[in-house]
Amino acid sequence: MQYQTLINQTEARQMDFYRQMFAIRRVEETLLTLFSKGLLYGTVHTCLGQEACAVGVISALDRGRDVVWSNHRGHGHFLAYTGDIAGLIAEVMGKVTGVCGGIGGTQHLHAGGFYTNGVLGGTVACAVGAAFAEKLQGTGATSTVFFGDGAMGEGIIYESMNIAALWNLPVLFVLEHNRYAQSTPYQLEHAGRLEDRARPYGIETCEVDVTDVAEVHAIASRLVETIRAENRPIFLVLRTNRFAAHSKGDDTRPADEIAQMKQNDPVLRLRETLAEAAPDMLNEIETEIEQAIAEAVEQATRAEHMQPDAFLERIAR
Ligand SMILES: Cc1ncc(C[n+]2csc(CCOP(=O)(O)OP(=O)(O)O)c2C)c(N)n1
Ligand SMILES: [Mg+2]
Repeated sequence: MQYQTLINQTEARQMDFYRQMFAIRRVEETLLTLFSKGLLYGTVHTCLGQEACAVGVISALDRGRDVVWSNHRGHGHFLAYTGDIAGLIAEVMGKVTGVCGGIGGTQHLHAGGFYTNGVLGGTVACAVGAAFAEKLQGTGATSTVFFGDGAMGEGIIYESMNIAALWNLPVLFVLEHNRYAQSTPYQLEHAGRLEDRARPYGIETCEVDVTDVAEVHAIASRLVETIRAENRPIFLVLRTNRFAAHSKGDDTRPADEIAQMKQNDPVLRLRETLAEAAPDMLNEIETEIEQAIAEAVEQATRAEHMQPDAFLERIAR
C-alpha cells in the first residue's frame, strides 16, 4: 500500500478505505449534477450514505477471483471492485469509452467478475448459480450478492437461499437494509424481522449497524474466509442509511429523519479521524480523486455516443 511509508499500518488501511469511499461519494454527486444537466441516459440511483457497505465488504474479497452481483444501486459496488472511475462515468453517460461500451448504462455494469442487473431478487439466483459454477470448477472463488430490503419480498431470494444451503455453495448474501424501498418503509411491506429470514435454511446470519468501514471489513473478511474454507453460504445484514432520493426527486421520507442519518455519516466520521492523524495526505487523496473525476467527465463528454448497431455487430463476431 502506497501510504505505508508515511503512517502506521492501521492508518494506511483506514486511508485506503477513505480514498475508496470518498471516490464513490464524489462520483455519485457528480452523476447527480450530470443528470441535472441532461447529460445522462435514463435515471441514476446513488448509494450516498452506503459507501461503507460497498468498501467494507468488497475489500474483504479476492477481486481477481471472487464474483460480485449488484443491483440497481450498484455504482459504489462497481467502484469498490474495479476502481474504474472513468469507465463508470463514460458508461452512465452512454459513451463508447464506457466499461460496457455505453450499452449497459447505470444498471448493467460488468467488468471481470462483477455484474449488475436491476431486476430485484433476480441477481440473487444469478449469484448462487455463479457460486455453483465456481464450486464445480474447483476455483476456490466465492460469490457475493448485494440486495435491498425491498427485494426481500421476492420469492426467488428464498429459493436461492434454499439451494445455496442444500448444495453447500460459497455465497455471501448481503442485505443492505436502508429501511426503504423507494419511499415505502419496510414495516409496511414485510412481516417479521428481515434479519431472521435466512435462519430457517440453517444459514448463519451476521447483523451489523454500519458506522465504521473498518468494522464492516473485519466482519466481512472473517465471513468470506469461512465461506471459502467451509463451502457454505452466510447471510450478512448491514443496517445502513440512504441519504439521497431513491433515484431522482422521488423522496417522501421525512426531512428530519434524513438529517438525523447524516449525523452518523461513515465517510465524514472517518475523515475526522484521519484529519487529525494525517491532514496533508488526506488533502492529497481528495485532490487526486477530484482530478480523476474531472478528467473522466471531460474525456467522456468528448467521446462518441454508444452506437447500438456497432455494438451488436461487435458482439455477433
Ligand atoms: C422485480 C422488480 N420489481 C420492481 C422493481 C422496481 N424497483 C426498482 S428499485 C425498487 C426498490 C428497491 O428497494 P430496495 O430493495 O430496498 O433497495 P434500495 O433501493 O433501498 O437500495 C423497486 C421497487 C424492479 N427493479 N424489479
Ligand atoms: Mg432499501
